[in-house]
Amino acid sequence: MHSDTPATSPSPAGTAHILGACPHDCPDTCSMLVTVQDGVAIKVQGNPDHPATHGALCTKVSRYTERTYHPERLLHPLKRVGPKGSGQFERVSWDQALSDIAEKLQSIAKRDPQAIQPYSYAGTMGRVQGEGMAARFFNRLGAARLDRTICASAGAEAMTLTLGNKVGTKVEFFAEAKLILIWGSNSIASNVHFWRHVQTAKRNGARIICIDPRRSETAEKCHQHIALLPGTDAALALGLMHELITHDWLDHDYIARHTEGWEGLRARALQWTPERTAEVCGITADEVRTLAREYGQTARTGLPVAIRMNYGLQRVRGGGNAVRAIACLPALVGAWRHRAGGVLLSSSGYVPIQTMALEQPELLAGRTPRTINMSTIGDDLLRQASPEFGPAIEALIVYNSNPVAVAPESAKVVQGFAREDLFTVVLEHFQTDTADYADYVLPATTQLEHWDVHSSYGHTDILLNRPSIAPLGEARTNTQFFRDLAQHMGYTEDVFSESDESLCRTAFGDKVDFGLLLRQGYAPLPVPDAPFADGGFPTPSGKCEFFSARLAERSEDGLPDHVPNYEPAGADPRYPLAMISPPARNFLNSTFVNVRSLRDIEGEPLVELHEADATPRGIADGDEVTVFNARGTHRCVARVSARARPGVVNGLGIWWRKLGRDGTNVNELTSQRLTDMGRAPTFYDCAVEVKKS
Ligand SMILES: Nc1nc2c(c(=O)[nH]1)N[C@H]1C(S)=C(S)[C@@H](COP(=O)(O)OP(=O)(O)OC[C@H]3O[C@@H](n4cnc5c(=O)[nH]c(N)nc54)[C@H](O)[C@@H]3O)O[C@H]1N2
Ligand SMILES: Nc1nc2c(c(=O)[nH]1)N[C@H]1C(S)=C(S)[C@@H](COP(=O)(O)OP(=O)(O)OC[C@H]3O[C@@H](n4cnc5c(=O)[nH]c(N)nc54)[C@H](O)[C@@H]3O)O[C@H]1N2
Ligand SMILES: [Mo]
Repeated sequence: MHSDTPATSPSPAGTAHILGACPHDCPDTCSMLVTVQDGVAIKVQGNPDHPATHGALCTKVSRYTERTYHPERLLHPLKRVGPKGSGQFERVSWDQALSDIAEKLQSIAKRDPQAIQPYSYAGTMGRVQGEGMAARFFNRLGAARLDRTICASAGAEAMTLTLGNKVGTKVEFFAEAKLILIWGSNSIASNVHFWRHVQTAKRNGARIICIDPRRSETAEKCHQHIALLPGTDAALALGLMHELITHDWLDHDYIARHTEGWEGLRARALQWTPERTAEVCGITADEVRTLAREYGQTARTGLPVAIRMNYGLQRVRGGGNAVRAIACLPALVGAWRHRAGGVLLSSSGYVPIQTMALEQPELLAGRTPRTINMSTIGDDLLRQASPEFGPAIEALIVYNSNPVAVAPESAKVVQGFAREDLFTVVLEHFQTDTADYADYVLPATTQLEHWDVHSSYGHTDILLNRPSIAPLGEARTNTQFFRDLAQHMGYTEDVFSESDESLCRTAFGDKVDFGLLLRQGYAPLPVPDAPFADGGFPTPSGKCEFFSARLAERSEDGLPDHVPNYEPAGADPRYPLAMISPPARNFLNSTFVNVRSLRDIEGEPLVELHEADATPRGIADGDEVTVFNARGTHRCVARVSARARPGVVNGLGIWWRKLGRDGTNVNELTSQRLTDMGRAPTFYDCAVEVKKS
């Protein structure tokens, strides 16, 4: 069906330039220009004509050809021949792999298809190689569903409750702001194209303040760095409100017309004196007062104040409340009146994704299979059948994710994946930690080898990715795997024969000009410049909801509050240090860790500690240390560094376990406890102790 797109596969001989899109999980979603010579991709560059990309890619994706032609790329289907996890595989044909997998899934489905579990995330953010054909397959099968919470769902729910959707200030307008708070974001590492706008603002006299427990690459380049304790952001936001109220740096007109729950929020904020705030956040009362004055007075003089929030701060127990508290600030000072004012966490609420057309939920035929939270996969793989849980998980199909490395509490995740009675299929580019536990490892195409369309959660353009080279070896697209498997299962519905080019059109239907995508590789979405200048929030009340009736109906606190971490710094004398594990700059989660040139820049797994924590433990820079808590131990190198604040250690992620000193990574230490909203993991809410090995 619908195979009406022009054929544009690259010519086998000569040099061609193909427009693509970076597939990685990053707010920047760059437009890429791939140079192909005689069928080989020789260079990947940023597209100079795409405004958001501005001709530049990050260091990682500039190495995309090194990753694609990596000597360890998986090129053939593999079947396990040794014990689970031993990494012993033999080459098999696609046909044998597909027949075996279909037979196994059918025998499980006869008992209960909900025992079959898909597991995927954003290894590619592509809408075609992501949840299109895959979702159709699993819907038809009646497999369990996956709650995709591992990254952003606490913040997403919080923004939706407060502003009505995952929407906010357009990223390019930050260049016009006069005060920018970079809150829980290491923009230089994880959102570098936003940083360009910050540089412009700075040149035009803006003041830039970073709020982050770690003195990150970004924090050190800002005018000021406020190094609060992890998980205390809601307290800081409430402390700022206290000062805005007591000094009357408020926009009363905006509050009266466009907000809900002001009296309650006011009463709560007045409990957060600068002294109390400072005590909870581990900073000084002056830092609270000065920040509030700059924010309040800049707005008061009619200048735009903007907050770039990012996902770092919502990976703690109270992550949802923290995002809600921060998202209330712009309405208090009327910052939304300017196109360069307000707050941005994610722009994904603007994306007109056609989920129904892509995923075809009617294939469920009235069934509502159970849902498993990807963030508790460790526990769930170890659960027995029960009336509440349903069947034990008997099969896992993993694509676009590396759960053995990235999911919390690795000891349990590994134990689950190691079950001899679990049937696991992994679609991958490389033999990852997860692929080591597979029964079948199947070679997937990379972004250079397939079609896709992409939206962004940073800017507001849609991008098209054309294939620039033929698939390497016997690699197949994720979509082709699910089409082929559907055929082996005897599924005959038309939706299983839709081509990838056609799926690219289906993803956004008539909401995006596909002709424009074909011509220039990107198409801007129609997004208002100052979305809430005159209110009009997409909440039930149409207002910015300080008080959320939806939360109150769930018997939760309707107002944002400081919810202390499960494992606050200093609370447990056995594990007195708080560990956060934000991404290393040269990796993309666990992707690129096996790319030599990038790994060489990062060196090896390490924890950063402040001198004040290292000295009493007899730890010197470069020593091997053991980081531990009740969940596990992880051996790595200590870096005694001012990047860490006292009481907090930073274990940069996400290394492949098998490349660590003792075959572990930081997730050996993290817990499976979930956030207050969005059922998300609490990676940065993790108490540890560190000792010299
Ligand atoms: N280079 C690179 N870029 C990436 C990624 C990558 O792995 N590498 N990952 C991508 C993905 S999947 C995502 S979700 C985003 C993540 O990028 P961000 O949304 O920016 O989130 P993190 O990198 O998790 O954390 C950002 C900063 O928050 C800080 N932080 C940790 N805990 C707290 C806290 O309690 N409060 C505050 N205020 N700050 C805190 C961390 O120290 C870190 O510097 O980046 C994407 N971009
Ligand atoms: N301790 C700690 N843990 C974390 C985080 C943290 O900050 N600290 N961050 C969390 C966050 S924000 C996220 S988003 C998750 C990320 O976790 P994941 O979504 O699992 O991301 P990656 O680790 O990058 O693994 C993606 C895998 O998909 C594969 N892949 C890429 N493209 C394709 C394709 O087209 N087809 C197929 N079949 N495979 C493909 C890549 O080779 C890679 O192995 O990790 C989380 N885990
Ligand atoms: Mo993420």
